[in-house]
Amino acid sequence: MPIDPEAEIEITAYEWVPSFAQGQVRDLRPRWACEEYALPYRVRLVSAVERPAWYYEEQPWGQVPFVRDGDVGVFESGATLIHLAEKGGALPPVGSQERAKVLSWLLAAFNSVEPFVMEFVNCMVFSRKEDWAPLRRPSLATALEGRLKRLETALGDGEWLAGEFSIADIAMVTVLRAIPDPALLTAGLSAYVARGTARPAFQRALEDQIAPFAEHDPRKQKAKAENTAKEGA
Ligand SMILES: N[C@@H](CCC(=O)N[C@@H](CS)C(=O)NCC(=O)O)C(=O)O
Repeated sequence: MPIDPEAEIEITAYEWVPSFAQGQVRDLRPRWACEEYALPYRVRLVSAVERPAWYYEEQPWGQVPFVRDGDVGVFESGATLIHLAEKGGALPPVGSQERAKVLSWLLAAFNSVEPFVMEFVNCMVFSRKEDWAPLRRPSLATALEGRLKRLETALGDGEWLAGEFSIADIAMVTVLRAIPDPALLTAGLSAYVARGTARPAFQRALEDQIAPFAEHDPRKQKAKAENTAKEGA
């Protein structure tokens, strides 16, 4: 179990997020990599609601994840994956075709698929009540379906994107499982996501992300404060 309060690697995560985001927060990516590569890590929780001012010095937008590894600080989940895979000896040698394939698919997940997914999520979830949302949805769904079809073709009969399981799969599976309408995923991609999320390392990362949310739920905090106030009265 890589969570270890004494570990050198520290992952910053949110102490609580609303239920629709639970299990989807991007610190899942470095957590999953640490689990895959048996790299012990500790967690630093920050509030998503009131992000501390000092945190912007580490992550320019105050987002998670941020990974500290001794003297090295890394932001952007893709960069954290590269750092951790390197540390775990899980990246093919510099200059090899194998490494180029892993990095190409890693960046493809974040640059060529995730923007389509996020725009779709925005339309379906965050902005669903806007007048423009129902008008925008069909063309977004068509564009996303086009991307996914090509992705399925590229994956072909392969189990993983770059031969062996790699950080490219951590990237792509976490991007694909954020799609709010599972019907958009092709059968092949559904099976790919199921393969990825069945990995014990993913399951542990997911459990550990969710674990602190109950304790930090604002409703629970409020009830606690009210009880304390009552007891003191
Ligand atoms: N491109 C960044 C995106 C990070 C990101 O959007 N993190 C979300 C949580 S999943 C966040 O912190 N959102 C709050 C905000 O943007 O203020 C990465 O991959 O690390």
